[in-house]
Amino acid sequence: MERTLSIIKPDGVQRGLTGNIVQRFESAGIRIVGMKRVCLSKKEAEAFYAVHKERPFFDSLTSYMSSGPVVVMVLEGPNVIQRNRDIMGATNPAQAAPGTIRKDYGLDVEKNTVHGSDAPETAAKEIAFFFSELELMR
Ligand code: IDP
Ligand code: MG
Repeated sequence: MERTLSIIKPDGVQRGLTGNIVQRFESAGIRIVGMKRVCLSKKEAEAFYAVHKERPFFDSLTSYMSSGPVVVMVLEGPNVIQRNRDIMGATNPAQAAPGTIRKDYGLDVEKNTVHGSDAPETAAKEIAFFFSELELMR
């Protein structure tokens, strides 16, 4: 059993795609064990994406991620880190496979509708960024 962090980015929340995206996870048998809507400050977005701070798109990305509400979720299931990445599709929607969230809804390489952790270590860090142990107890 594995956990990962999913974020519906501002472009997804603003266009009313939350229900559709949640349904894709649930239809795939993935359990949502934590979920909330939050507004990130620019500083919080910079902390979350600190790994990308040297990249040319860092300022634009963190401004975008703090431009409106996001929905953060903890997904749980076998191999869910990779399964979520498969459901999301490639970073650039233009290169994403048919039927993926980013292919269906992504606007461009930055406003690509969803985030998903990429490895067990980053998943643990990203989950702890948004959720306390208590919130995820069942
Ligand atoms: P990922 O979200 O598929 O894991 P990363 O390479 O980790 O992709 O990049 C994090 C986020 O930064 C992307 O989801 C996207 O929003 C943004 N991003 C990545 N590459 C670019 C780019 O070349 N231009 C603008 N934004 C980018
Ligand atoms: Mg990434």
